[in-house]
Amino acid sequence: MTATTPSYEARTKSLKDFDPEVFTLIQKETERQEYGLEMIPSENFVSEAVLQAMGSTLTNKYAEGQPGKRYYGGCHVVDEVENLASARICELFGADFANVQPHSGVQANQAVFEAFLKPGDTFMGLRLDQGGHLSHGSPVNFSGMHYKVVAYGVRESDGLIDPDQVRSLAKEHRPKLIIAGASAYSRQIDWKLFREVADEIGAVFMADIAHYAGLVAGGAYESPIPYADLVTTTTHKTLRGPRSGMVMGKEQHRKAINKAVFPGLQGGPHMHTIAAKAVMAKEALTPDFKVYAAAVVANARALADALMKRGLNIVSGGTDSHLLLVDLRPIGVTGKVGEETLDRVGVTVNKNTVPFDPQPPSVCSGVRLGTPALTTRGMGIAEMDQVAQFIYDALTNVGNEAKLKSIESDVKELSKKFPLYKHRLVK
Ligand code: DSN
Repeated sequence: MTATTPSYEARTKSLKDFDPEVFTLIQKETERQEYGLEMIPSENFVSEAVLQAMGSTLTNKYAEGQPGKRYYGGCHVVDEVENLASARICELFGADFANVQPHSGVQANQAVFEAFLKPGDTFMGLRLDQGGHLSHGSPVNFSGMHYKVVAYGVRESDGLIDPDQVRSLAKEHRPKLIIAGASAYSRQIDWKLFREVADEIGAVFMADIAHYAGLVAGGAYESPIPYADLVTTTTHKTLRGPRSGMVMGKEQHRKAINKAVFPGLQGGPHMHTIAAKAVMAKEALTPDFKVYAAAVVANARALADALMKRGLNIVSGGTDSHLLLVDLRPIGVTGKVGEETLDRVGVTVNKNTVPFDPQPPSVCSGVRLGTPALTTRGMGIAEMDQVAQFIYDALTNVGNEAKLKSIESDVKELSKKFPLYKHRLVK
């Protein structure tokens, strides 16, 4: 008899035995994470429990629709999973509803556009080159291609969002939707201001808290929930969950958002990721997570101070969150060279434009640093001073191979003191 399907033994082989090539690459990446300093503010390290939920049999299930109203049979278990995730998220943020199906932050944002705007309608968002996000109106993104964008910015004098400009642009252009939120803005966003301006012109107000969500959940950054009609977020940044997105909001918008996500934008939700979001919310509801969120901000402030003490310039003079934007012009290094040099010593960052940057985006004048991942490892204020020294030494020794090699070894030594996924590395 010819076998028409892999045997049970073949199907249940471990990844290591079945596909050593992919297994080895995963090991290499785990090692990179274990022995380097991850300082991209939008990255974090999930727990073993979140990893297990993501790697579960729930990936096999189709569940288009909403819990209790699916287009597939056999959904009684995943209905419970999705209800649990939504309920925990609502408890965590104090939201009326949470749609946990968006596959990413951009799709969460897209759901709000689909629900409230028609192509060609006007909306407002923060300029990408002054801290905004691609999906808040970049001309190469759906948001900038299909809608009319009115972009507000920060003041050159202090790097803060200019409330007068927000109000005057809103009154002049009367956007249907106003977005507040950012990917490289370190200060507290004045959610109340945006609510007031939206009310003055009858606009919908959406807060995108992708960067700040974990801090909001842990009480370390003011929540927009009382002010915004809709709150969108990713779940993998400060919130420390799986790579995904979600939309929260006021009860009256529940139906429109649910319809926009499915069938408007997506087919089957990723139930394994939704299970991981439920686990993430359970973690974020613990008292430990409050301690974590406060420590992320304290570490970011300490890092900013330590870098300023060494002569580096921080946009806006500090931070209220998990991130800081370092302007490298005082030391004559571009963002591109800064990113490459830090990469060379095992410190992972990304180049970033600073407000009113004279350099093109492919070069930039700054780097964006963040503390969520280092804080997850258990690093604190003392380590931030050490990390600031590594960064300063590397950036002032560009091209000095001997010095960079010695910093690389110090970075590895520090990382080893704060084990991450060591148990996952096969010796
Ligand atoms: N790309 C993300 C970031 O790094 O901030 C935003 O989605």
